[in-house]
Amino acid sequence: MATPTLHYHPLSSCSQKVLIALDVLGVEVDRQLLNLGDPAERAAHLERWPIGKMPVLVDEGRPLPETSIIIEHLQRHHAASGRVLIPADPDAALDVRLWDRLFDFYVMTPMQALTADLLRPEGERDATGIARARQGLSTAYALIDHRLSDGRPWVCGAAFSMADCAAAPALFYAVTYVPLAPQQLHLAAYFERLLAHPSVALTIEQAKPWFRFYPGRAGLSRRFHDPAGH
Ligand SMILES: N[C@@H](CCC(=O)N[C@@H](CS)C(=O)NCC(=O)O)C(=O)O
Repeated sequence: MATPTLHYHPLSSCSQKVLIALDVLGVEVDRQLLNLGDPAERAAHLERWPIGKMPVLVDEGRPLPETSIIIEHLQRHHAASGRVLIPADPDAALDVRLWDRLFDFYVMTPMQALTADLLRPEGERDATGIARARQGLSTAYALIDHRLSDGRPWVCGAAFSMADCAAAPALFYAVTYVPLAPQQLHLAAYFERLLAHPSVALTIEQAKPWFRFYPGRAGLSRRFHDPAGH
């Protein structure tokens, strides 16, 4: 079986979600760093996946987009023995897919909207869109904090799952725009657990050289990015 190729960027939250999963599942891929700002690379990527988003996994010549689909594919076809991010029990798996979607739609997506807004010229900023995205993050934080209030270590229970892979990069960047509220102690503790997870810590470490290009870097904690250091 040929080694799959992952087209990705270390700074991209969606790529990080898959990088964390690769490490947990014990899967080796050929990593192809993708610069969508380069017209030739963008054109080649659009051939691969006309929507143009990353990451994309190419396995046996077949391009697979969408992080959750990539992770499920990796678990099914490439994971090391005994490594799982989506449990075998159908109801438990549904819960993981639900929380994976909740993080993608209600944390990752508004966070990306806030990043996109920073990349616009001053006169083209979208104040209504920013307010909506910030409110969306606050609502999601409250939901997640409540979910974790029963003391569960990971968002779907005792085992680190695909939902936690989605949570880590989404929250990592989201808090640079909307910090956690002081009373959100369950979420704050979960965020620290995520950062301490070896696969998350490795992925963040590999992204560090790129943080100086992150539009929201002013909100990054000094433990990840020291502007004076660059
Ligand atoms: N739902 C998609 C989202 C992918 C996505 O938004 N990727 C971003 C990076 S985090 C991207 O490719 N942005 C570049 C662009 O939109 O041009 C997934 O889960 O894979």
